[in-house]
Amino acid sequence: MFDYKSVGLEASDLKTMYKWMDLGRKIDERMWLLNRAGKIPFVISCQGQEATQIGMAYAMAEGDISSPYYRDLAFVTYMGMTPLDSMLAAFGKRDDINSGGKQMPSHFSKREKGILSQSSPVGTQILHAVGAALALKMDNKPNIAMATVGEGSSNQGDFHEGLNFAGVHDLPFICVIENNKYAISVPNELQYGAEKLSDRAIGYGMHGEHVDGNDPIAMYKAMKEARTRALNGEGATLIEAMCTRMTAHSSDDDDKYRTQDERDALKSLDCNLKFKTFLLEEGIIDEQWLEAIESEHKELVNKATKEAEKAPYPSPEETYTHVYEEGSLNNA
Ligand SMILES: Cc1ncc(C[n+]2csc(CCOP(=O)(O)OP(=O)(O)O)c2C)c(N)n1
Ligand SMILES: [Mg+2]
Repeated sequence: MFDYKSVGLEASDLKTMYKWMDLGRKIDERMWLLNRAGKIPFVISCQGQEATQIGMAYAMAEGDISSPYYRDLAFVTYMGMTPLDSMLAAFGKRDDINSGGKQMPSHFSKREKGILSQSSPVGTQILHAVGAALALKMDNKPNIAMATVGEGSSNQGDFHEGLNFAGVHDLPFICVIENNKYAISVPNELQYGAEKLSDRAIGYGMHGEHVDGNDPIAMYKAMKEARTRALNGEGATLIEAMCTRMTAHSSDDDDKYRTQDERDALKSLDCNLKFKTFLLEEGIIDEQWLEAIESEHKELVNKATKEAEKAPYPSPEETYTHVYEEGSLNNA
């Protein structure tokens, strides 16, 4: 792990970071159980990407705008989406804050926490965040806008258009590529020819960083520095965080396209386990502390699950709300 004191963090910060990593993991694990029990239709996991997500979230501040992608459960939980918010979306219930139970789960949004709503075509979130960064700059706000994206999606045209625009206008924008080395079944070597995606930054006239995304401290450092540059008027940053997709692409995917050796190695790449081991070895946490937070999180997840399961589904009359322009069906 990166030397935490050298980046201005204290032992208490590391405990807080681990707590959020663990909460993200516990909500995610519960969702898989619910899916396999036939209670929720779909899961797309943050497992193996929590260190990247909490590292970057920890460097953000009130008023910043984020445009996350579907794997960012730990990130959005830190930013203010509650376990109940996530469970209501997973169950497709009426009070799902993202879409009233109409969109697939993991299309995160929470207006009062600065989380923009998501579209399903991958990469579009970058354009939304770049637009928000332009607005922040025009309004002279002391904030940044950021987007996350998978490495596969970073090959979409939207990525180029968004980053080029941010580079031209020196926007307070940060793009984080969560490079988990697969786009569904397609491995990195069939996705791009470059050695590092962060090298693309030079083509956009912005700063590029290649980070070990399994280390939340390194991730925090990269994000904090990017934020400082952005607020100093030094423009945008592209961060490539190397992480691991510990599960199949989604609950509907069978990841037999990975070799058995690769699948066996996944556990040893678990960023939560690595960070926990580090904190134990450093004497920053002990088993008793771990037991306490694990039971706290279990209770939180149980409560959210029960409440979401009991909650009402949307009514049939709501089917077209926010889908078509209001009144357009009547005019057809
Ligand atoms: C424009 C578009 N093309 C294809 C899809 C289908 N799709 C959803 S996720 C995904 C893989 C994305 O991989 P990556 O960007 O590496 O993210 P990861 O799932 O690995 O985190 C694809 C192809 C989509 N949603 N939008
Ligand atoms: Mg990927």
